[in-house]
Amino acid sequence: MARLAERPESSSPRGTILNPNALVAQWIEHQLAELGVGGSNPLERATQIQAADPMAFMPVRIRQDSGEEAKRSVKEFALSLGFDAVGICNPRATLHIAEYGHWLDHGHAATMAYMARSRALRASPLTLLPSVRSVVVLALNYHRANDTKPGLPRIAEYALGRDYHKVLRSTLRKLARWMQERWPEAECRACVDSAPILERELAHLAGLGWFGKNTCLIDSRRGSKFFLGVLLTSIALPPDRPAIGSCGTCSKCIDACPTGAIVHADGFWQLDARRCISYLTIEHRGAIDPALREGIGDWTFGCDVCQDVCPFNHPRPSQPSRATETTEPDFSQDRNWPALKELCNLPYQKWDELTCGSAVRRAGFDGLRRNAAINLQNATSDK
Ligand code: B12
Ligand code: SF4
Ligand code: SF4
Repeated sequence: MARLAERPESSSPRGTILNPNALVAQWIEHQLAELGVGGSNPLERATQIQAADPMAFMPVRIRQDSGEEAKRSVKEFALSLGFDAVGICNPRATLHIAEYGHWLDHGHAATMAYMARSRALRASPLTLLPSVRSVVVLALNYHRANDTKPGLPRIAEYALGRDYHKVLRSTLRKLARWMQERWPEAECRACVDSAPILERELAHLAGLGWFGKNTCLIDSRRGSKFFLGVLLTSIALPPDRPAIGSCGTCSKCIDACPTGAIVHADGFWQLDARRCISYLTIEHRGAIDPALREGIGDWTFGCDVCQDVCPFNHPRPSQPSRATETTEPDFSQDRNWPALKELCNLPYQKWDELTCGSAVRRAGFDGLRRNAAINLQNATSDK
């Protein structure tokens, strides 16, 4: 869908004002041409625009006079909470819902049935908070060194520290509380991972990064090893511009993926979760297809290969903020993971203690032991 352009405005000595008749009519005609929507009834056509862009009929004066100052203070406070980047976008209808549908229809969601069940909800953030006027998207760096010693489990970087859901949610709540103190009428909803929204699309619109071929959101200055958090709010804040960037002719992640999970279908790069080590070791329940076990190698939980090979995750003199380590104390914690041999036969009580407060818990008791057994088998067959 085409992006909605700004509405025509006129100026007066008291600030920017909107002529509610001629200019709106002219603007509607312009938008209809852009969107290609039909129908002769003006109200019906305006409703279609409103559905495409809930900000469409917000008075220009509200957006311009108080918006920039409010946006500056929200961003400043979010950064003071420790977030590495913050951007704002409009809660418009999901632009890539068709691509999302293709991904589901090709079976690329594997057994993640919740991804299909929430298809309709993912069509717009309005389904989660009907009063939403702005989407504040936040990024938090999780990169840290990950030298796994032989015989020990190999955990993806994002899961080495404290469970990111807990860390991001509590920080987003602080931001929501601060907004509600400032604007008592503000309604807010914090989303981290599990809410039915396409976080990467919102983050792209809010200027935080662009889609790499490995499907990760990449910030040209920072790389891709950051979490996303989303705060939906009823406060109207002026949106940022979408991020611009591209992989160019690079194909390192596609070549390096041990199981060939990055595929090109329907004109865009998609991740076929059925083959992805991250999915297999975290989300998949039950036995793993023997044909895929070798590719899992020594990954016990998650996989970082397609990010580790990405040039955007490596430092360059001209990009000093790339691949800097996280400063979030909760992500720098270490756990004493037992050796793979012990992990294979871990008693439930031990698993419960070991994974408490860790994202690794997501694999489940059987899943973690299954993964360790595959790692051991791969280590033995390597010799
Ligand atoms: C399901 C899920 C998974 C699944 C499927 C991953 C996938 N690529 O779809 C599995 C379990 C495999 C997984 C793995 C990982 N995940 Co995950 N995952 C999610 C979750 C819950 C939903 C993602 C989703 O909707 N997938 C469906 C696909 C179709 O959506 P999409 O990838 O966003 O694709 C869009 C684009 O391709 C776009 N599009 C298509 N063509 C074009 C063209 C252009 C020009 C543009 C602009 C857009 C565009 O349209 C699609 C639909 O919007 C999100 C949280 C959330 N609620 O969004 C986290 C999330 C994506 N995961 C995250 C992370 C950290 C990981 C791992 C790195 C963990 C690990 N180390 O093991 C890996 C990375 C694997 C990878 N290469 O993506 C982060 C990603 C942060 C980032 N910088 O990108 C998220 C955002 C969680 C978070 N809150 O931080 N994940
Ligand atoms: S996370 Fe691993 S298995 Fe999944 S696409 Fe990336 S490299 Fe391939
Ligand atoms: S490795 Fe290359 S192709 Fe893959 S995401 Fe990074 S830049 Fe893009």
